Amino acid sequence: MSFTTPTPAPARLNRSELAVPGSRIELFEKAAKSKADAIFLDLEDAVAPSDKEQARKNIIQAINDIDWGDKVLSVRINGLDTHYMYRDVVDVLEQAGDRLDLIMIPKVGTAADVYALDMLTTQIEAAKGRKKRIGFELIIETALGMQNIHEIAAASPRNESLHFGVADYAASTKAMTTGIGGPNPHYGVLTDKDGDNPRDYHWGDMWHYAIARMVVAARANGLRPIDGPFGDFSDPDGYRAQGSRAMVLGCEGKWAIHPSQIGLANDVYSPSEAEVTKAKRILEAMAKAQAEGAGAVALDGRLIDIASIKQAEVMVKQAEAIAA
Ligand code: 1VU
Ligand code: GLV
Ligand code: MG
Repeated sequence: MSFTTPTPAPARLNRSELAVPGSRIELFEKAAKSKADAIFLDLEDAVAPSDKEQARKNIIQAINDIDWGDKVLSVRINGLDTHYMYRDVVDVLEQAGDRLDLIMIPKVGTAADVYALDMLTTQIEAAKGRKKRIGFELIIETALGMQNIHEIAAASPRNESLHFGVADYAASTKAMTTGIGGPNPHYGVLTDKDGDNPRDYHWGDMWHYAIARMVVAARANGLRPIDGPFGDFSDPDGYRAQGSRAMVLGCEGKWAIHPSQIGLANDVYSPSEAEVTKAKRILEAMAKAQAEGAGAVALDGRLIDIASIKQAEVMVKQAEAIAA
């Protein structure tokens, strides 16, 4: 292990993160009563320019008045390239109470973007005597942000999570797709040109590189990697598949843009009983092996060693956090 170890972000359950437009106040109570682990009240792309000011007021009032239970509560501010952003931060942090946990910063392009928000947040916290430190969720959704992701992830001790904003990322990279998340039939390979097997066309996952890169940047800096939206809320199987493949790569959760996606995310990002049982058996077998002075042993005909302990602990800790 390197002498440098990342400081982990405060532990929070982040399996499902429900997006709620700040302009639709009728959705706030429903969101608060939902089973989402986290909620972000949106001031950015789900809110039309003409509604921005009112949405800000709605959100401040909702943070102060609604019982959000034990949910992680966040506000997505507008981007640094807009004139809405400074007032989003100033008004929300000056007027909303300590129930707010996080600010979600969209379209982060450079570490300096995070630095600027950190400076502003720190000043408001000090001036207003806010007791709870606000954390940052950062959306990586531009080519610039993906290029600079490692510096961005390390840019502030407020950073808690990186999110893959697939819709804006597709636009920024000029990917030839109009869907929000999901696979594209044109991203595939034709296999076995001259071999014995019949030729077959396999779809690939066009988002693999982006998500894998985000997971590395997040984990290397102690942050949670979170997969972003899947727009087709009439396709639960599609959502489940996208969620599962990001989960396998290391993501801890996924956005829900509709309440029907909350249960799917909670399910996909909760290890099954069988997986947890297996992980516990690995820990038991390794404890026994270590007591006997062995580093690597066989369990059910497979190698397990000291790395297996760390893998199993990830699963057991997640199960414990869910049960808490
Ligand atoms: O059954 P009820 O009538 O009581 O409730 C409806 C509806 O009000 C409610 N609902 C929600 N509740 C909480 N949070 C939500 N986000 C939410 N959305 C809907 O659920 C019941 C069923 O709703 P529905 O099927 O009738 O849905 P609507 O036609 O009302 O709305 C669909 C959309 C997709 C417009 C809505 O779900 C929505 O606005 N989602 C969030 C969009 C968003 O925040 N986008 C930004 C993040 S994604 C991004 O930035 C890149 C693409
Ligand atoms: C999220 O903000 C996205 O652009 O997908
Ligand atoms: Mg976006």
